[in-house]
Amino acid sequence: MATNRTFTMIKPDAVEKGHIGGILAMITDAGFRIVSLKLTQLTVADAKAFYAVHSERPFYGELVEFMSRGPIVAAILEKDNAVEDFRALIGATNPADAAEGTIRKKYATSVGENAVHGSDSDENAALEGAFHFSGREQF
Ligand code: ABT
Ligand code: MG
Repeated sequence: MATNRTFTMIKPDAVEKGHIGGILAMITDAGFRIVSLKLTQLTVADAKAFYAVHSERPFYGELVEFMSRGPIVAAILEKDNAVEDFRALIGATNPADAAEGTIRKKYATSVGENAVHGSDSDENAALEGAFHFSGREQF
């Protein structure tokens, strides 16, 4: 996958609150092109695997429960410098530290339920995107 792509999820908290449209509008207004898009749900096993890097952390159980409790929106996005620019658009992990104008400032409620995911490297963007979308689903 090209390095001008990233992967995002609109997390269960934001989907539950009806923020899919608002968040997608912020993403496209910021210049990202939608390559792939779907409403789906992570199984407990998917969430455990996705956050395996945090498996020794005290918040791991809650994190897995949260991410698998309801539907998410998965998407592949394209833009120059996509990974870095998208992390800037979503804002800090803890919404209390998120800058004005970021998605988490507007829609996240806590560090545990922070509305959106953005890949942290080109390598992870490719892996995460390929987990959710076949080649035929990438436009
Ligand atoms: P993700 O996009 O979900 O990976 O978040 P981000 O990369 O901004 O933050 P990291 B450090 O990867 O956190 C992963 C998830 O763990 C949650 N978390 C993190 C806590 O609940 N408590 C904590 O003290 C820390 C450090 C936040 C992230 N997911 N959610 N939701
Ligand atoms: Mg992360």
